[in-house]
Amino acid sequence: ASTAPTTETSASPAPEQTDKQITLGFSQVGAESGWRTANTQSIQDSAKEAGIELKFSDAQQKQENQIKAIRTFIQQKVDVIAFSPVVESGWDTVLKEAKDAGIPVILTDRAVDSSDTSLYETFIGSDFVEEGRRAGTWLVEQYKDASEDINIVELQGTTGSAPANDRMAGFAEVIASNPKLKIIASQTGDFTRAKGKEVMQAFLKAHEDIDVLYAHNDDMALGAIQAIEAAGLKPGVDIKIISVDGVKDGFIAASEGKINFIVECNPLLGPQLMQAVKDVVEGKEIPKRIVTEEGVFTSEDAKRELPNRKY
Ligand code: GYE
Repeated sequence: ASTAPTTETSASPAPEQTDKQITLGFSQVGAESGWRTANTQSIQDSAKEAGIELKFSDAQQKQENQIKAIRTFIQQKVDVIAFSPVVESGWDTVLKEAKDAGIPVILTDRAVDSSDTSLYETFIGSDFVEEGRRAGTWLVEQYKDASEDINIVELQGTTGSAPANDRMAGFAEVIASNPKLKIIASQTGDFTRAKGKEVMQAFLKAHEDIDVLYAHNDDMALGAIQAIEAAGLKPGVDIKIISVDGVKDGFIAASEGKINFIVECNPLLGPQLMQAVKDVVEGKEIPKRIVTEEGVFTSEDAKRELPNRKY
């Protein structure tokens, strides 16, 4: 009987993975917009809910701060690094450092333009080109019978950021179908209210006959609305306004008829991120691209939806 195998000798080691505390280092862009505040809240809440220890760092819209934060996370030997890259270019070196240290990286919200896709596990976020197309499609429909030129001004997001590049491209692609739709000025408002207001003031000074404002986010549209009202014009009437995001303040302006059309961009990426973090730590295969679901809203839709808007 002494030779009979015992359960002791064949017992496998305790499953470490499930008990082990996961640490996630997250480098956020900043706090530039209502979208961003909701995104941060979602990430913090879902980390707590998932029992993941979150090291959160705010880059104040500066790439150098994000690179520093990522290097700190590498030194701290976190299990996973996630970040929302402020701009698309210039990440290869630091992403290689993470890879060499054996730390998986997840991109959330914004993409990078690295050709080496082995530098990150997945990219979770919206399709910004599609958002630009949705904005353009509404405009094309609105002005399908226009007999005169329609003068459009554009407030771009942060220069070099994925959402600014892509929302510009998707919009331009769609409005090209009608040569009457003309972008007469396009400038960055850095995704903030203050910059949106300032640049809109300059647009109004330089151009007498603006028909449409296309703002890459609600905050810039809200800043621009202040400039338009200060100039004695009616936002949504004298100047039609299209924006992207769909945060509560954007919905309020839309329900008042000051914004005519909002393309939704969902900031609540936290739950999907935490799931991906767990999967990566457990060595599961995850898709290289996880796209978030979103819709579009006219003033009428906004009025109806406003009471349900959480952020
Ligand atoms: O639209 C804007 C924010 O990257 C999708 O960043 C995000 C954008 C969002 O500042 O409001």
